[in-house]
This record gives sequence, C-alpha cells and structure tokens, in this order.
Amino acid sequence: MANLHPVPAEFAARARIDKAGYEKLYAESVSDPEGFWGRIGKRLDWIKPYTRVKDVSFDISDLHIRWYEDGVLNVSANCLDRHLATRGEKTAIIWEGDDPDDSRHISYRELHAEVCRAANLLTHLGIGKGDRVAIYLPMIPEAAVAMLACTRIGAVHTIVFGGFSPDSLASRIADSQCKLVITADEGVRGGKRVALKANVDAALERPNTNSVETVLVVRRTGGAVDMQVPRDRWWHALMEGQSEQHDPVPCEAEHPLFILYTSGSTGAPKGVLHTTGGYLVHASYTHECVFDLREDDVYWCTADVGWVTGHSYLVYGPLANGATTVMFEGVPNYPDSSRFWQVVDKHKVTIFYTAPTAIRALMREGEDPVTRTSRASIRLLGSVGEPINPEAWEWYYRVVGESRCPIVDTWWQTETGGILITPLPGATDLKPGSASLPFFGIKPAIVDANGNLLDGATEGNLILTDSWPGQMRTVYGDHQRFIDTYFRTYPGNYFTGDGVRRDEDGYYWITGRVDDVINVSGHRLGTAEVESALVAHVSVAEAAVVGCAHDIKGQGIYAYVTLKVGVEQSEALRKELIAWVRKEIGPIATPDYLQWAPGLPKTRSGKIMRRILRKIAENAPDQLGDTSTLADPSVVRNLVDERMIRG
Ligand code: 6R9
Repeated sequence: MANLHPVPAEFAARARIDKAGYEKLYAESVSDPEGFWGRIGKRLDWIKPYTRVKDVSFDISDLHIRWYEDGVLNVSANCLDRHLATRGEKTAIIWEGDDPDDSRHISYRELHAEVCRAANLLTHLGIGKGDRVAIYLPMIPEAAVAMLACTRIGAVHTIVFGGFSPDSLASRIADSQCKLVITADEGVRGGKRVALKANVDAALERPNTNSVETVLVVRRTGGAVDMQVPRDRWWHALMEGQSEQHDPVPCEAEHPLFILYTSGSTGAPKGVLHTTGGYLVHASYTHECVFDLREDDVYWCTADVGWVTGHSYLVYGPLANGATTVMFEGVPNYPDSSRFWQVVDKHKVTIFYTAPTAIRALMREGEDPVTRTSRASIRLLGSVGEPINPEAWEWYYRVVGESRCPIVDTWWQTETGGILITPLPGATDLKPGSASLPFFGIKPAIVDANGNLLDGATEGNLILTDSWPGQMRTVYGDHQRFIDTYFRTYPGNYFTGDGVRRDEDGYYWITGRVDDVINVSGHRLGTAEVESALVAHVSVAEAAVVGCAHDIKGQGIYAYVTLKVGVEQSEALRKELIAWVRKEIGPIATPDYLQWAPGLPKTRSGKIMRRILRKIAENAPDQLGDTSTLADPSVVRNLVDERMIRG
C-alpha cells in the first residue's frame, strides 16, 4: 500500500480548486465538453470570438481535430500585449545564466518591445505567415523572443534542442523546409561552450536544406564564427534599427503554431504539429490549475525550450497567464550540486518543476547540497518526463520540499501539448509514483493487446477516448502517418504508447512505453534511430537497440551490433561506434552498453525479437520466455554467454 500524502491544510484552504471543485468540474467537462471548453476558451483574448468549440472525429476514415475553429487570435498578443495595462512592470522572465553572477529581469513591457522589434525584423527578412523558422538556440532570453516573434507574424517555429547534432538539425530543416534559422555563436552549459553556429554551417551542407535563405546569429559568447555573406546576419545588428511597434497578425485558431520533432517506434522523428487556439487554451489553463498559480508566484520550470515542456510550461503557459517564469541557462551540478537550490533562494522561487532524472542525479550527491540552502520560498514541486520512482518521489518531498510541499507528477506527451493526468495540489491526495487522476476533459481508458476495454483496478495500454484542445493535429507533411501511428492500433481512440495500471481508487500509474521508444533522462529516442545511426557505420552489418534500467537516466541505451564479415571485434571499435552514434544524433543518444552480437535473435519471418534482447540486457537469462519461434535458438545462448562474461 502506497504512502498516502493528503492535501495539506494550507492548500485546501487557499487553492483555486479543492476536492469538491475537482469532482464537479471534471464531471461537467466530460459530460458537456462543448460547454466546458467553450467557457474556458474565453480566458484568452480573441480578435474574433469563436462560435464553434469542438469539431472532432477519431474515426480513421474521417479523422479530424478542430477546436474553436472560427475564432481568430494571436499568441504573442495573449502572452504580452494584454498584460501591459496591469502587469507592464511585472517581471516576465528571470534569466539565470550558466555563470551564477549572471542574471537579468525582463519586464512584460521590455519583453513586448523586444518581441515587436524581432517581429519587424523577421518581416524585413521576408518571413511571413505560415513560413517555417528553425530555432537552434541556447537557453537565453532571445529564445523566448524568437518564439513569440514567430507567433506574432504567424510564422511556424520548429525548435531544435541545442544538444542535437548537425545531422539531426539538417533532417528537421529538410523536413519542414525552413526559410530562416535563428542560432547563436555558441552556447554555454556547465562552463563548457557548444559550437552552435558551426553546427548550423555543417547542417546547411547536407541535402535538402536549400530552403534556408538567412541565418540569424545571436552573439552569446563572442567566440569566433564564420559568417557567410549574405546568408548569415547578426541578430543584434539587425534588431537595432527595428521599431518597438508591431501589430500582431490575426491567426485562425487552427493556424499552425509550431512543429516539434519527436521520436516514435519507427523511422525518422515525426514533426508534431500544434495549432494556435486550442493549444494556448490548454497550455495556459493547465498551467494555472496544476500549479495553483497566484499572482506573486515565481515559477521555475527547468526544461529546455527544445522540448515540449519548455514550450508549454516555460514560455507559452506562464506568459499567457502573466506569470514570472525563470529561464536557466545552466545545469544542476555547476558550479556545484547545490545550484538548483541556490537559484531558488536567489530568486525566491515558489513553484519548481523538474524531471525525475535530475532528482535522481541530485539524490546521489546526498542531502547536504540541498539542506545547506533555505528553499523556504518553495510551496509546490512538480515532476515530468518519465515515471518517478517512489524513492525519488519521497526524497524530493522530504529533502527538497521539507515535507511541506505537494508534488504534482504530471503525465503528458509532446503530442498532447499539455498535461493530461496529474494531481491538482489543492484537490488530490498524493500517492508517490502515481500521476493520479485525469485533468478536466480527459477521458483515459485501459485496453488489453486486443483492444478490449478493461474496467476497475487493472493494467494494460493507455488510450484516450476523446479529444482535448491541446492535442496535436497532424504529423507535418504526413497526415497518413498521424492516423497510422496514433489511431490505427485501437480504432476510434488515441493510443498513447504508454502502459498503465489503475488502482482501486482510480489512480493511474504510468509504467513506461510499450512501444520501441526509450526514455533516456526524460528524452524520447526511437530504438530505430539509434539502429540506423549504427548501421550507417562502414563496419556494421546489423544492429538492435533496446532500453535497459539505469539508476540516474531511468533508461539507458543497450546496443547489440553485428559486424560485417571480416571486421574484427575490438575495444577500439566499440569506443568508435559509441562515439559515432553520439556524433550522428547527439550526446543524449550515446549508447551506455554496446555488445557484440554474432547473430541477432529473429523469428522465422526475420523480425528481431526485442523482448529477448531486453531480458539479456537486464541480465535475466532465466526470464527469456518462449523462444520456440526463433529461427536459430543458438544465437540467444551466445548472447547470454557474452553478457554473463561482462557481468
Ligand atoms: C512531456 C514529455 C512523453 C513520454 C510519455 C511517457 C513519459 C512523461 C511522465 C511520463 C510517467 C510522467 N512521461 N511524463 N511517464 N509519468 N509524469 O515528457 O513529453 O518528451 O513527448 O515524452 O514520457 O512515457 O509517453 P515527451
């Protein structure tokens, strides 16, 4: 029986939503979604109000998802202009640099002026409504300015995480056919520099990147870069002459807002497309309810803007709500492993939202780096990105939050746009390790492998039976893939790719991915991506990749490699292949283990049996299960023997 943490009295007394409120609103939201979301949508400023709320079909022969369809609005006007009268001097962004002596406060008025100048600059560069813009920036205020400037003119941004390689950047640019890339000379993280502009130069040598007309370069470090005239232009030089006045471009509710690439079970990363109205309603409303937002909160989400959490809960949700949001350039352990808590004390952070992998890494350093800081300002903690194990939850609760602060364990996905299963801190008793109950309007259900609905306390695959405003609308440029990936497995429903257990109280416990996606430190990677990087090496004939348990990262990457005939196995080659994957995809894809596989376990039809490879990686050869369908059972014995030698 899990340790139950009831709603603290302080939250119960002051919260926006209490237990009775949750039950009432939830019941209304699922019985009358039109009425509920019609009312909630009014939290935004609409240039032209909507009259239609929801037009959705999950039927694969007629799949469509439209929210607030005839409404017109502008995202940047909702995040900036409408706050100026009441919150003009309020801090919108507290920027904390990698160097602890480097920080800045940017008011809503200042941010508005910067975004207007940037919007004028983008227009001057020939970027218009619907054009795609790649953003490959470190965690500096210009990242938020660039995002908001795109939304101001109706351009569609696609942010590529600064840790991705030139190849990964190139494939995203090629798929979305961007006209502009916004980058920086270099990024700085943990005292080390990252050559972002040089990576852009390399990416633009790759095929199908000719769509890029301009590269705008923000000067972050002043490090030397190679400026190719006329393609490359300095951000600061061009921003100088721009006006601080700009009329936001009206955008239809279903106008594309951004594309964000994410990994799936097969093939190259998919361009998840989100649109304007529904996304912003969902991001802002969940941000307000889940974090029980108050006007004087200082809210800090540690995610990078390169991930969906950075989009919805660092930039769009908080700014649409007029909140003060902290943007941190650095890493948790630089200059030392007290850094998060030093930043909390420095800026008097009240709400802190991070990932289990960071908590586990800090937990390993012991309690002292935490307890030598005050953290008295914190009132609420959050977790996102992967299942949080109860030990890490309890440590986060007891040591970081001093057993005063509720933890909201928020389950959602790039595809969902915002939080879907989560506690509300004033309403939900907490069970460590459980994301708990569905948010308003969310209808989770559990099915077995054959699609049979399972009732009551049970375990199976997590589906969602109805839409919500923040849902992705399509895979950019490949609507068929959207249908096939999410709606074909359990027709009429959205399939999440996650496994889940529901307990006797109706609480949901996400058990992890049930497809070929691995979650490394909260970052999604397709096993197929790592495999195709490996087989792109001249020495490799075949590769199979599975996830394996990892103390800090949650899951690590375990690669099995079959070399080409005549190529010798060696430690040097093993290291070379690991470095190769790192270079091909980026540091987050670096394999933790690489085992030689003279053969891979396959069915007679040639399918690699990953179930078996996962068990071997776990060092659990006694749990291989049924191997009778294997074409050549001796392959497995060889792999197990090899694995035993390594220990
Ligand atoms: C927001 C984000 C999505 C996948 C998702 C699931 C895992 C995220 C979780 C969680 C358990 C949580 N996940 N939050 N698992 N508890 N609170 O992380 O998006 O990068 O697309 O990853 O992450 O497996 O399917 P994304």
